[in-house]
Amino acid sequence: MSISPLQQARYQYKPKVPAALAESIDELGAVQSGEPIGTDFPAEIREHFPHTLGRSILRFRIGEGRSPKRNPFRVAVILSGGQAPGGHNVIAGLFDGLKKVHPESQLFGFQNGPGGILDDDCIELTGELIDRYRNTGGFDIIGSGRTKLESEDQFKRTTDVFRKRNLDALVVVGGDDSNTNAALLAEYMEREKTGIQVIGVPKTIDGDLKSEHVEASFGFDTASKSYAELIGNIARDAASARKYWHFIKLMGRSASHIALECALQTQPNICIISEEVAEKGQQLEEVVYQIVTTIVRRSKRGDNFGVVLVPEGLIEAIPEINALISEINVLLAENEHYFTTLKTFEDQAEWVNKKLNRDLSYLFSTLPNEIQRQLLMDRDPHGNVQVSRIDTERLLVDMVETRLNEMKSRGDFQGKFSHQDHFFGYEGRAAFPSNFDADYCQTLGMTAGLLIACGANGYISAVRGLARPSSQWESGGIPLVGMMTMEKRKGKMKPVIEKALVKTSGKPFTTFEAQREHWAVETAYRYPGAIQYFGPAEIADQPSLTLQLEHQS
Ligand code: FBP
Repeated sequence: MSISPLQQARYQYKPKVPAALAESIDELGAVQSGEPIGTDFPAEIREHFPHTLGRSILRFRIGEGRSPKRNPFRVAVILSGGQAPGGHNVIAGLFDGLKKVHPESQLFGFQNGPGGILDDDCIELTGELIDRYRNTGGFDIIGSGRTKLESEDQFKRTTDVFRKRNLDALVVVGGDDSNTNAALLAEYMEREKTGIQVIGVPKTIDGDLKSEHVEASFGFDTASKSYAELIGNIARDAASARKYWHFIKLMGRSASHIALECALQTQPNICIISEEVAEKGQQLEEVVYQIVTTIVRRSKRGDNFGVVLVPEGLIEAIPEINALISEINVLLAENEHYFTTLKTFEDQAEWVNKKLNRDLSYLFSTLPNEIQRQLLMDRDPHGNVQVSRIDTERLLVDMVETRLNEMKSRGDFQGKFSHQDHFFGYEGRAAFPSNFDADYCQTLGMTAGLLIACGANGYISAVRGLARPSSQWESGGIPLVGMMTMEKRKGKMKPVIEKALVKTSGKPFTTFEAQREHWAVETAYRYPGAIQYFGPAEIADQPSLTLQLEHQS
């Protein structure tokens, strides 16, 4: 098989891990830190986690705390949900951590996500196999999937499969929904006294699985840097050709962290932040008006070009459309079977229209057919609308163009408006992990292995001090229960890990806010260029601007 020179070079890269994990683990211990978590939570959360509530944060330190058991462990891992750069290093780090604990430990991978457990589809992840994936992007070593593991039957099936295979623990590499289910599974394992441990790892390019103690999800750094490179290239092209407005939709589902990070990196003319739109209760027309105003102002300077960043979750953040989506979600959940009998889009749209109240029905009928169709598409297994499949950027372009044409006919706009639209998502999800993600993921994986050896269950692997050089990071485990809140899902209240959305009071947003007016009118593009894997630390090892700014504050 032919491999690229970069892939060859990345095999040689030795991820940099915290000093406490770098050498032998003979002196290493897990120290309990802070108060037990969750005992003061509302009763509706506590009642879901009677066995795993009230545990403290664990931190790995040299010469202190509970030592890992030096047994040969048999551990299985699953990759859940969308790809995120660094997943292979989590697996490599887990393997290395378990081998440090005992050289006869074994690691297994269930294939194609949580569904692989239910199908009992498992392979052993040997050192030789893992070496072919170190520091590479993608999840193809075992594949990923979006099946959710959440019912008692599935938990029982998981237990049976683990007992049959004599497995001690499961590591779930996933986002907020998968880690929510990991917490419920950990609770089940404890309640049923199975002795099987469950550990989560925070994954998602969206950057929305974070909390006071979980500083970042892996993959965000590389994915944002990949998109920022492309946006910078497009911005330079726009400034050279001076004839197109580029509308760029960026992945990130509900959260705009990716769009915000890319804006800080590239300084576009406009970046919409869904969280701000939702907070201000802005309607679609207002968002369109803002874009139109900037286009008109720039055209007066002779600049009929620009770059607009649109987070993919915008559509859900607009209050009127959010209400529409929520209502459709409930209708689809409650009438799942009947809805599948409606074969044509026309029949589906007519049925939905009849069921909606007057205002929502009116709104639904004013949307272009393509958007209506996209709003009715299959939900993901967690009941969420698949925002990556809704052409928000095209909807905006159409509306902006209509307004500009109206203005032109009244003589209020003398400029030109030609556009290009783009969607960046898959371009970055399987990229070679940046040094930051390669180091972070190796650390997360090793930490997960050590948490298992210390007997932890229902914890998420976590690293703190991420804005500092990796040798100064400190790793440990955070009780998953501590991240729970109650939310309505598919019409029912459920305990879930709260999505960490962009805070409009946070430093990344306020930094952007302070400069966006200048970026709107001036052409102030910044060109981050391609991810550098080799070279001085200030070019190759820098974490995202989001992380750096969050730590400044
Ligand atoms: P996760 O939350 O599973 O990490 O997924 C991230 C993501 O890339 C989102 O940004 C995007 O909306 C979604 O996956 C798209 O997933 P799919 O390709 O399965 O539709």
